[in-house]
Amino acid sequence: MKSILLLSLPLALADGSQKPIGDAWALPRGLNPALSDKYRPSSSQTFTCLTQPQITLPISLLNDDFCDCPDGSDEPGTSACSHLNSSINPLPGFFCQNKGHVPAYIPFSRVNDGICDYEACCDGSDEWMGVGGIKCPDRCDEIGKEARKAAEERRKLFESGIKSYNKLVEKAVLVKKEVEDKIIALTGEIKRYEGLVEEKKAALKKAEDEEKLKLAKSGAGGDEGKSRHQKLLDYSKGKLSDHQEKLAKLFDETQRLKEGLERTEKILKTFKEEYNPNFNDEGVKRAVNAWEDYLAAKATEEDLLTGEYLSEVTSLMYDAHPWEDYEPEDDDIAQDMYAIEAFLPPFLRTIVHDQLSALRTSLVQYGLLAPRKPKQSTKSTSTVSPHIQKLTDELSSTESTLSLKQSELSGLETDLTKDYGPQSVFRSLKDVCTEAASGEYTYSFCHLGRATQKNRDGGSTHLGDWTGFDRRFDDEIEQEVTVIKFERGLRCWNGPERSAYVYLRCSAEEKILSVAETEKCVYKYVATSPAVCGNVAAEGQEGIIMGEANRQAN
Ligand code: MAN
Repeated sequence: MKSILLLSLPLALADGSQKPIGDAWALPRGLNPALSDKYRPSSSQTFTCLTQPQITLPISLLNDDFCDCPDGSDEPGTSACSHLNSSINPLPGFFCQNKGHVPAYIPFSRVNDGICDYEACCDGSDEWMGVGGIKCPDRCDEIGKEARKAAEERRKLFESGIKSYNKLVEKAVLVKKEVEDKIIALTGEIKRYEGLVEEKKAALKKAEDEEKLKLAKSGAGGDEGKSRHQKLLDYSKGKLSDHQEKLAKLFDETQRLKEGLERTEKILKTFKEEYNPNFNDEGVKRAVNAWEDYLAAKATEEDLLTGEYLSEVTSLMYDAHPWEDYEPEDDDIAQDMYAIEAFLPPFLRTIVHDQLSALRTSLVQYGLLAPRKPKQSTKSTSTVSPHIQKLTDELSSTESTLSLKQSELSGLETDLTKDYGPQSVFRSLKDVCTEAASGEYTYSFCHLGRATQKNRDGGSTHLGDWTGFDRRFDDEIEQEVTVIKFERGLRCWNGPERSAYVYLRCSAEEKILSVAETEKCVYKYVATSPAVCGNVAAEGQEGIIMGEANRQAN
């Protein structure tokens, strides 16, 4: 093997491996003492590669700065095998003992590279060959002291995070209890209102029956006694009221569409103002031109829901009609009958008058003729009696109160089934908002609410509404964390609907640490909140507080 040659060189003997001292065996450089048994030389002064025990090598090849084992395990203390993929090498890196601080691994590629890697290797053992004359004095005492101080601060922070978390949980219990109590109260109220509706329905029915009976007895009501004129009038009234109702619906729908159009126009206006013409995106340019053409054409059109049109449509919908002007003064047939009297000689007039009165009474009794109507003093066109009207109004107001209460109840019941995180802790943070500036925007999010991006002109873009939680890996702290999801935001031009994901770390304070648009219209927030301190405590991850990661090689 080539290393035999190297062995004869002073470099190879420059203490890449520590040699046995007498009978005692010294731990090879860069090796974690936990693995020392695997490297203890056999009686024939050999060792085997860690993942290929069939390969036996003389102990002198250990740490000789030449990669002999295919898995790189013969070079725990040099960078000779650093070209190997970390998945092949069973050793995680060069092991720094860091006495007085915490032991750590650093990647093999950083051994003897002329740089003191104090971050991981405070004892300076990674630079043992003095490359470029570098010597790294042991700074573990000082660095360890600072680290212990920082750890103590983190511990305090963690403790206050846990305290805040416990308070949030206490509050969440109360908030949940309020919802449950409200459900109980509402259920009772709904029962009561259901009873009331039934009572009012029955009272209305009774009153209507009584009124019908009264009308039947007096010969009025129903179509039978009505003249053709009256029937036509009633028919016209009904038709007109139908048309007015339909017109009102059409009007509402038009209003709704108009609002939609206004919103869309606003989006396009913002789009035109904010798009970057330097990107030369043909699709974007075409859209901007089309928008400009649309604006030019629109300027010449008249808006149907403003000015004269609006007042015309409104009066068509709501104007009362003078129906009373068209009501027959009296029944036409009766009028004609009485008019006959005028042509009779005076001596016959009384007899005929009495006979006609008797005939008229019989006709009314048999429902063939409508009774004489008293002259109406009011101009009301209503055919419903005030009593029935009152009962109808009462019923409809009770029904609408009932339906409001029912929908409130169903909202609260759905609320109870929602996931508000461990111990429903996020319930207590409802509508708590945090914001932070990042680049040209100010980003914010409200718990259980909405995430927003504001530009310098005060325009704001909807990044998404709260849809729940997820667990995701946070690369920076190398931990799985709780993520709040905000989805279905404003659609991106030529892209998806905007969405924001808030990666949470434990701290007593609600704070946004950073925001990045990781892909077009997808925003990654990193924030702190006491709401996740419970997770951290449960999972023993005190290290992730405020982003403190466990140090690892690679
Ligand atoms: C706006 C912002 C950006 C986003 C673009 C997409 O300018 O919301 O974050 O990338 O729109 O067109």
